[in-house]
Order: sequence, then C-alpha cells, then structure tokens
Amino acid sequence: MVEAFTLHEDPRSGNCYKIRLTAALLGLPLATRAYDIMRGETRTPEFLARVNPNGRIPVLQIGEGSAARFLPESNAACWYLAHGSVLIPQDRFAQADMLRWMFFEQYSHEPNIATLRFWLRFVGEANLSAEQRGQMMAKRVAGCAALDLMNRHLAATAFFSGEAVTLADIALFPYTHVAEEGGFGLGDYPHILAWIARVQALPGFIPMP
Ligand SMILES: N[C@@H](CCC(=O)N[C@@H](CS)C(=O)NCC(=O)O)C(=O)O
Repeated sequence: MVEAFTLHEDPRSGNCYKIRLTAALLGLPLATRAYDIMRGETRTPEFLARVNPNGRIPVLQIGEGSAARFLPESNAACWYLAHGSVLIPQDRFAQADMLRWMFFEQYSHEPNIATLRFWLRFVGEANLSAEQRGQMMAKRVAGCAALDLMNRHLAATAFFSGEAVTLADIALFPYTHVAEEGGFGLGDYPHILAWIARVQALPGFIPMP
C-alpha cells in the first residue's frame, strides 16, 4: 500500500527540513502544509487537538481524512520515512550508533545551535527577554562543544555512522550548515565543512527552503 505523506511545517525550521531532505533523498512524494510559528499558528486549539498536543512542528501526517495518523518529532518522522531504506544501516551496532548521533543532535546540538539561530535570526537580539539573554553564553559554549566533537569525529569518517549517509547525517545537517546564522563560525571546523559539501553533493539533495 502506498501511503500519502503530508508535512506540517514552518519552512524556516531546520527540524522540518530534516523530513523534506529524507523524503527527497528517498524519492518519496511529500505534500506540505505551512504554519507561521511566530504567529502562534501551532498553538491553536485545532492544532493541539488534531495535529500535535505539544504545539510544535514538524509533524508528519500519514494518510488522509479520518484515517490520518500524526507523528511529531523530527527524528521519529525521518525514521518512519526511511524504514527499510539505505538511510538506516542493517548492522545492529551501526544502527545504534546512528541513533546515538540522533540523540546527540536533540540533546547537545539543536537546543544550543538552533535556539541561538532562532533568537538571533528570527526574534532579533534586541527583542530577547532577560532570561534568554542570560542563557546565550551557556548555549554558545555548549554549541561550540558540539561542533568540536563533530569535527573531531569527522576527521576519521566520511559520514557520521561510517562511509555512507544515514539519518544521523540528515538529523545533524540542517542546523549545522546554517550555524553561522546563530553566530557560530564554521571556519575552525574543516572536517564539518567537508562533510557539508559531501551531503550537498548527494543525489536527490535539496537545499533548505
Ligand atoms: N524535538 C522537536 C522540536 C520541535 C520544535 O521545537 N519545533 C519548533 C520549530 S523548530 C516549534 O514548533 N516552535 C513553535 C512553538 O514552540 O510554538 C523535533 O525535533 O521535532
């Protein structure tokens, strides 16, 4: 059975781009429905009741109408799309190692690099709350530590979980390649820059909207 996929997204979001990129690399058709998170469009009673009670995008909708199912969390959605494909290694250790980088992305990378990008590029430094300003330095230090770890890892391997692209690369690519928008210079991380070029050269690659 061929499933219909719809991505509920804000096109500015790197978390949403992960799902677009997974679908593109696998040649899967993906419809989209756009929301403006700056206007609170994912916090309406309708969105919370039908799409995601957590009030956030991305959400992958599988199927249509009354049979539709909704899957929040970017990396879970990528996993669903990539199930049984070359983007998930077969080997047990390699699969767990891929998940390790996807968990790293959610805990050590995205909360620092993506959040600073959002604050600086979309909210604007002048509009940040005192609490947000107070968190900036810690996020910059933690974001640099994440980039440094990635750079050291990529010195010895072409992609995060070995010599072929996996979901680990798709999870880490979106916010890394625009990290400079959050004030993270990438010039000190040559292995990350080489990896970005490798991802961009993949057949089926699409840029972030
Ligand atoms: N862990 C989630 C993070 C989702 C998330 O933080 N989404 C943001 C945009 S990238 C959002 O919807 N923000 C709007 C809001 O919180 O109201 C994932 O990976 O999908």
